[in-house]
Amino acid sequence: MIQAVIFDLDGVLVTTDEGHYLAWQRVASEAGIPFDRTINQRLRGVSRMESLEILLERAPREYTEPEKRALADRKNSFYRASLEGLSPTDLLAGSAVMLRGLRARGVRTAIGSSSRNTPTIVDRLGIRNWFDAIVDGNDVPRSKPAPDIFLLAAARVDVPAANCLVIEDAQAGVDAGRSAGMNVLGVNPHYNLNGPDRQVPSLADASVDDLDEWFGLAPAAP
Ligand code: B16
Ligand code: MG
Repeated sequence: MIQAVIFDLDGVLVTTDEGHYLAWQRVASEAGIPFDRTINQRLRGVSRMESLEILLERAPREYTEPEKRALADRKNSFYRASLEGLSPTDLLAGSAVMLRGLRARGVRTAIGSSSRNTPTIVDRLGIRNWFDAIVDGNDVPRSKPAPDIFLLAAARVDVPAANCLVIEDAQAGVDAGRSAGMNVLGVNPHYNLNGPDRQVPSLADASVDDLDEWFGLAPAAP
């Protein structure tokens, strides 16, 4: 039975995945590195520096460590500028209804995100109180596809991994959920993810009753 649902942030609860893409695209274009939405799929869910290494696979020259740090910082400054206009209207369709419905049933809720910008995003959306735990890239040394973020979230909500459901838009996140020994619902309208128990185009395509039918929901022990 599922007693806790761990939500990915970028691309599941909020549209910030597009902000990541546009920021990397700007960095790539300034540096003359080929980059497109297909390559961007590999960046979803992985850390900033690991994303940069994927981007640099197509670079025409080698970059030193200080140059890499500067590129990552530049991407983050573009990305953070895109967060300035973020508001509760940027929550993705279906997320508020699902979170409310889960909490009404006594199912615990958490965020498990690779993003070190999670605190800023959560505060701009005004959703901090909707979660029993928020775990992000600041809390663990290894980001997705390692299971660490999700395992820490499960520990913080005090629910065994086998009783957790991860909701993810990225392959790295599906792999992280699987290697944490959790159930996984994929959410992606464009790409078929490899390995989730089920996949839907968006959270608006799955009700709390659907989650109950597919995975079995139960209140967490008090
Ligand atoms: P930052 P998620 C991930 O968030 C993004 O999908 C990924 O594109 C990004 O590189 C990563 O966070 C790190 O983000 O640069 O803000 O620390 O999907 O795990 O919520
Ligand atoms: Mg994501």
